[in-house]
Amino acid sequence: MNREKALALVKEQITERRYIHTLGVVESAIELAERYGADVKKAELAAIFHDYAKFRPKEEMEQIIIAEKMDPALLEYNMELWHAPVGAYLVNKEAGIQDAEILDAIAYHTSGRVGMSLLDKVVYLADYIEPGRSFPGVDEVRQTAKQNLDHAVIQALRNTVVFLMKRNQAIYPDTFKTYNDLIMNLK
Ligand code: DGI
Ligand code: FE
Ligand code: FE
Ligand code: FE
Repeated sequence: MNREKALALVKEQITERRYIHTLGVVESAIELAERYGADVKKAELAAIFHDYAKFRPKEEMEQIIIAEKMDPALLEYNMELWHAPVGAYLVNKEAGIQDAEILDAIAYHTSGRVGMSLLDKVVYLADYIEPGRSFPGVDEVRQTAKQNLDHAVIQALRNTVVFLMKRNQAIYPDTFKTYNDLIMNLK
């Protein structure tokens, strides 16, 4: 699918503000893919579609998680986590994207996963550092992203976990597992 068609499909699904965020993620994902040797076209498409399901009704997301036998633990944690795996499912069903690497990068863009692919890391990090983001610590991650992809993903994961813990939120176990996996495999 070309960029224009994909953007038009996504634009119908999300708010103007979220669409502007998406354009930022696309820009950052292309830059990271070029820097680290990921497939630039796949990075672009995954970034365009990454928040496709962000505004789906809670009940619809719940029903898809159950019907498609996604991790049932998702339902016990913040529903903000759900749009990632549900998004991958809907992007396949509704937009016809079949590439498993793209669908995985969408599915894991919020929690990460053990054994993240290069494309997963590019999309995860692009979502965190896109130009419109202004979290505390994001500039440090932007700098690291110019030097070392794994270090930057770890920083983003750490910042997210610390942020959630400070707000008394539960941490989805896969987020911790992703952090441990990356830290333990650092070279
Ligand atoms: O969809 P975005 O806002 O662009 O960003 P995202 O998909 O990376 O994250 C969405 C939300 O998910 C964000 O507000 C933080 C939350 N989140 C990320 N990881 C975890 C989490 N929430 C919980 N409870 N546990 C996590 O591990
Ligand atoms: Fe998201
Ligand atoms: Fe993210
Ligand atoms: Fe996003």
